[in-house]
Amino acid sequence: TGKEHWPRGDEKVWKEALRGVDKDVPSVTKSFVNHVQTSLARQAYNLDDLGAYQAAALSVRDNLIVNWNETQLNYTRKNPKRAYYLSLEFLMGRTLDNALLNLGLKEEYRDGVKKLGFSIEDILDKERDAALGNGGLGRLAACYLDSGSSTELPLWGYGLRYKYGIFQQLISPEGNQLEAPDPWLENQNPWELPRLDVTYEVRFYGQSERLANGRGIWQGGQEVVAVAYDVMIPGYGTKTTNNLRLWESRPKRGFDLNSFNAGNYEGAVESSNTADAITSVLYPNDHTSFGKELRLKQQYFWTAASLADIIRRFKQQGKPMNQLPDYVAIQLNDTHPTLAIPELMRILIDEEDFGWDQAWSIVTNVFFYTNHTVLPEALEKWPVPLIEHVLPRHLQIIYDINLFFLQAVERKYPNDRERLARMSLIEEGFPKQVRMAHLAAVGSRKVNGVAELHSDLVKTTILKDFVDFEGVSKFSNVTNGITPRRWLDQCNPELSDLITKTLKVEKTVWLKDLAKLKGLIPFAEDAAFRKEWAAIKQRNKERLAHYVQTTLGLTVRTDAMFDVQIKRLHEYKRQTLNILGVIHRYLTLKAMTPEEKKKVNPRVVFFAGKAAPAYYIAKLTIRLIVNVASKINTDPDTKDYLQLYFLPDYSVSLAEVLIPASDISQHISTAGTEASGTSNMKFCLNGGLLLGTVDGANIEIAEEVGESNVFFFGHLTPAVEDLRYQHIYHPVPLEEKCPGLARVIEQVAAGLFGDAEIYEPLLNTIRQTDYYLLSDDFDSYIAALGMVDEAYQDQDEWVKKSIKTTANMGKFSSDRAILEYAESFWNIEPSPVEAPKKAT
Ligand code: GP0
Repeated sequence: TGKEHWPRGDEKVWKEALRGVDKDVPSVTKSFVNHVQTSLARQAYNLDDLGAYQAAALSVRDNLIVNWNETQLNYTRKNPKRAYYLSLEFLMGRTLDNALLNLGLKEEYRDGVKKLGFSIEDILDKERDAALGNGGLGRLAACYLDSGSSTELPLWGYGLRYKYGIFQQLISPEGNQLEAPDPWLENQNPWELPRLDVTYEVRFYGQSERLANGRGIWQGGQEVVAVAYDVMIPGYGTKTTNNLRLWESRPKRGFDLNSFNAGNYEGAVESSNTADAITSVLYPNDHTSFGKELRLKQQYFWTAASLADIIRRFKQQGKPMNQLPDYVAIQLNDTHPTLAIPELMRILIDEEDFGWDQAWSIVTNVFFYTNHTVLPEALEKWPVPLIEHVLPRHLQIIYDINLFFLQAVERKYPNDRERLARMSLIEEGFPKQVRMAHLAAVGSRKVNGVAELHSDLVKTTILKDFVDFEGVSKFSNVTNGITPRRWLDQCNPELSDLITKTLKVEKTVWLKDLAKLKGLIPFAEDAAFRKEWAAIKQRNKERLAHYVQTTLGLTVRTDAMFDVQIKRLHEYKRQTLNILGVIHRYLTLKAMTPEEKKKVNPRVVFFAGKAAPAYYIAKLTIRLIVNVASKINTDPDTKDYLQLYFLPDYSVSLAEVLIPASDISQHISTAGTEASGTSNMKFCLNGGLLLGTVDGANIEIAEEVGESNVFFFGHLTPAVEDLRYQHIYHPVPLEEKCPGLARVIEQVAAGLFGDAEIYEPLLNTIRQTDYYLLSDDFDSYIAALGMVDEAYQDQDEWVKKSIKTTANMGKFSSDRAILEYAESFWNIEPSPVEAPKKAT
């Protein structure tokens, strides 16, 4: 019959597209079918969803390439000042849906693939996440690129093309986290363009000789080649399609013929192995610094290649190097790219013949440094002997920077030895270490934190001496933001449609001017609107339940409150507080009569997040969560009132399902420890309420949405130091200080969730120093959970809160944040390609 050859879609559409019949066949269909036939060398009858995804991606990519070319041509012609965002992590997630929405082509593709027998949702679901990041810091970089293109700023990203992204997380039946590699490039990546002609050589090791005139000569050692891969970053409703350039390492000589001829086969391929290793894997550590040579090599490889590329582009304009700061601004995302500072000094002095002072003045006008944490274990330090070995010339330059810097400090504060020791770029000890945050602060034009409280803490704690010395105006704040395209329109299309309908403003307008959401406020009082609002939340909960059912085979009840905590596992983020709170609730339920239980509103608690592979306590926390879940989800006394799930392998794509489904989310770090948080913004933008400590951006969210619409608890930042002091010098037995917590811990220790001894090290962190103040915050945490329950009972009021929360989140668009960087730091302006294209 021929039917079996054409199992999908409309045979006529396929045939006409294949024959290239022009009339009536939409261009989307033609381009899709063309890619099936040529790029993929497949045919209609053997095309599966994965193939359809690839064809759709290639076809959408064609559009991006056109815009990308026009964007770059526009920059070359107008030669505006440009900004570069250097980040070791870009947590992009999936691309196809985002590209379709930003190009305004989603509905055309939906119809096009439908006629060919595919569903756009199934196709989108075939894409693998690009997960070249650990968490908040990497996702922030991705949101900023989206906003840079959407506001038409000349902004490029620079990073590394890791062959393996963040590990895949598996959870064993006992509750242990297992790590599997993430070979994300396995089935081809349609979103990158290899630029085999854009290469630079990067040197490691060797000898550095100092000449009398202050210049240095660095030679010998090993040279590795950096090859560029470009990822196109479309703006929303704009032609501007900026570039994210990722470097891959390759051996300079793939094969050492001399060794081979000498019969040393292993030696012949060795250099090739070590060169490849540089960009092989993302380090899976968040908030910890540790002196691994390969990590240092990653940092230098990436900064050296990026700077060489930036300088080559600048020089093409024919301007002298001293004008570099007029055309180039470089944002350092954390201290990871700080070696760019001595590297630019090296280029200016050793290669461009500048004197020290003039070079230093160029450098300190080009760089800008963002700090993301005040946690001591996260502040990068590199052993001096390691830097000396890998980058001998850079160590000399760092020492020179330090010398001139400390001389200036000495002039301002004569005979203040302690101050010099505190401020030095070099920490004394065995070995000595280079303090990267000091180097970044000294070498940059501006230094910023990522939320008001955090920026204040940077100024009053880790960089206080620098504020005293250089004046406060160099230090400022840019509160983080999130892109409303991915984090509302894309992940919550029904809510986006309802907002468009209600505001009577095109979504192309309000998604770029998020303050327009304020127009929703009056509708909080509109019962019909509330009903629609609540129905969408309900369907998003069902979508999540469906995900859990299909991936884990577990049935989640959707008539319950959904309570979500999703983020990296870390003691300071206090997933432990949450799980101990869940156990407290369980024990309370167990003690209730059936009559009492009837008044309880059911609650489903979700956790997701990865632990650093070597972070023992964090892994134990996962284990406890998993084992508590298996106990309480099967306990007939409680399972109708309390369910608990740990969803494995947290990712951007999983966040896109979880966030729109949440009624309440938890952001419960010890006060003063979470720099900003960004998922807090995502939940609130989607009408989820916030349960949190007075920390990071939680504070600014409460300022915007009103304190009556958030649930705050716990001690405040100024109290923390004293409480820690009390723990050590005036300890009070836990049973006395916090009997509720003591009872919970007793039950865990007694084996209520199995494995009694296994949890001892975790429980001891609380019984002993309790550095993260669980015993101080537990009671107010439990009280806050009770307030959440009570508020949820009044659904009308709850939905009003939800609407008002979304309505007041305009400030947290990453468009606002990126424009602050552009205006107050980089001094760059939008450079539109042409009249913006209409998106739908
Ligand atoms: C900060 F220092 N952040 C670090 C780090 O190593 N990794 C990381 O993700 C995060 C902060 O914890 C944050 O508060 C912040 O919002 C984010 O950087 C972006 O500034 C939580 O996501």
